[in-house]
Amino acid sequence: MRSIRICVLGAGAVGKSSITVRFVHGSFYENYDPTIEDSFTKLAEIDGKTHRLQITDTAGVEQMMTLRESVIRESHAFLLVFALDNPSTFNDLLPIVEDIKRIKDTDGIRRIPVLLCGNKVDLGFERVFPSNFQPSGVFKGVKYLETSAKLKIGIEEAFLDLAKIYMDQRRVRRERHKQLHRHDKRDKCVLM
Ligand SMILES: Nc1nc2c(ncn2[C@@H]2O[C@H](COP(=O)(O)OP(=O)(O)OP(=O)(O)O)[C@@H](O)[C@H]2O)c(=O)[nH]1
Ligand SMILES: [Mg+2]
Repeated sequence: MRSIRICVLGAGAVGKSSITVRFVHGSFYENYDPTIEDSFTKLAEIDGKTHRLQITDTAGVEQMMTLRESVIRESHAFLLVFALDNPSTFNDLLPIVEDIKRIKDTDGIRRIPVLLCGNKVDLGFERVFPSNFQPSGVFKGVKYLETSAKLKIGIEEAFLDLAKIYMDQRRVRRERHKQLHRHDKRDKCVLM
C-alpha cells in the first residue's frame, strides 16, 4: 500500500484542523484550539486502489517556521487553506508558496501537487471574496475548492482530489523517466 504524505498549511484559525478532523473523524468543534502539529492517517481509494493518507496538520502561527520547513520537505502534497471571511489569510499563503517552491526546488507551483481551499463557505454575509472567485497570479492553474468543515462541504473532495493530483503527477514523471531511460539505452554504443 502506498503512503501519500499530505501537509495542511495556512494562517491561524482558517480551519486547517477542522478540515482535517472532519475528513478523518467526521466531527466538528466550534471552539478554537491552536495547533502545534498533529498527524493523522486515513485509508482512501484513488483510481480503484487503496492508499494510506498521512496528514500533517500544521500551526498557523509564524513561531513554528522551523517545523514548517521540515514538514514541507517530507510531504508529497499540500492543502493550502485560507478563510473566505478574511482576505489577509489569502495573502498569508504567498510566503508559504514561496517556501514550498524553494524547498521542493521548482519555479512553478503547478509542478507540485497543491490544492487551494477557501474554507468557511457556510459564512454567507461575512464572506469577503466574490461568489465566483477564481484565484489567479501564483495560483493560476491550481485546483481551487470552497469548503466548510462546519457543514461538511467539499472536505472529502479536497483530500481525494489532492491525492489524485499527486498520483497523476507521479505517473507522468515516471513515464517521462522511463522514456528518457529507454533513449539512453538506445544511444549507448557497445565497446568490444
Ligand atoms: N463557520 C465556520 N467555522 C469554522 C470552519 N472551520 C473552522 N471553523 C472555526 O474556526 C476556528 C478555527 O478553526 P481551526 O480548525 O482550529 O483553525 P486552524 O487553521 O487549525 O488554526 P491554527 O491551528 O491556529 O493554525 C474554530 O473556532 C472553528 O470552529 C468552517 O468551515 N465554518
Ligand atoms: Mg489547527
